[in-house]
Amino acid sequence: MTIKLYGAAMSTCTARVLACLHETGAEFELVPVNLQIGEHKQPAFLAKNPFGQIPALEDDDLTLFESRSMSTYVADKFKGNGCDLLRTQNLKEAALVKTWMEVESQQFSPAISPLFFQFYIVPMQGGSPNQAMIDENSGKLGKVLDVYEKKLSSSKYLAGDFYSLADLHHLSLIYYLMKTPCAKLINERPHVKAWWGDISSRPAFQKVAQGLTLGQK
Ligand code: GS8
Repeated sequence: MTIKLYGAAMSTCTARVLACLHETGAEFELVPVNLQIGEHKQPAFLAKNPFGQIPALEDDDLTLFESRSMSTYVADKFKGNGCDLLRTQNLKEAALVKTWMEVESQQFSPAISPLFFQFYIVPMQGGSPNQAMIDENSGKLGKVLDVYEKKLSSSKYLAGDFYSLADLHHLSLIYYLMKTPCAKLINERPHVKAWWGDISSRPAFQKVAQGLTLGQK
């Protein structure tokens, strides 16, 4: 049975799972959920994700919410396709992938998400970005990226010299950040900039990037 991903191509969390589905070559169908009309708060979607947020994933009788758990499931299920994004064959590499997946979720995401909110969601709601919030969270993100800069000066990717799910999890939020003045946070750190250039040019993500159209007039 084909995997069904319920979400929207322009959403950062949906894109996280899409990038993994494309990277592993999994067969899937993207089932659009219309946020404008509140489809994600209706009983049919709440049955898939009780928190009323996209995305949700169905594979046969399994239903998942939380994008990172979906991408982990997909990466594990399709690791035989010639791309083991979790490094399951090597205990220590697998532990490092998990560590940097945690870093993305616990350090990077809390710093970059408020910037995404100010630059993309606030204007959609008719408001203007709050510069104090932007400054505060740029400072937080800069500190996280200083750690990345040091790490990426000694290995090509976050968990080692191999592309992994830890790198992939960063793609959609950095993609949107690069269209804002805060792109300088990436561009002024040479190793982070080179890493971004590398991971964002992967064919699997190029397909996903076409759908990341938030903020386009
Ligand atoms: C967050 C989901 C989320 O924020 C995950 O899946 O990783 N931790 C969860 N979804 C947003 C769209 S961002 O792609 C969403 O559904 N927002 C609408 C709402 O909250 O009403």
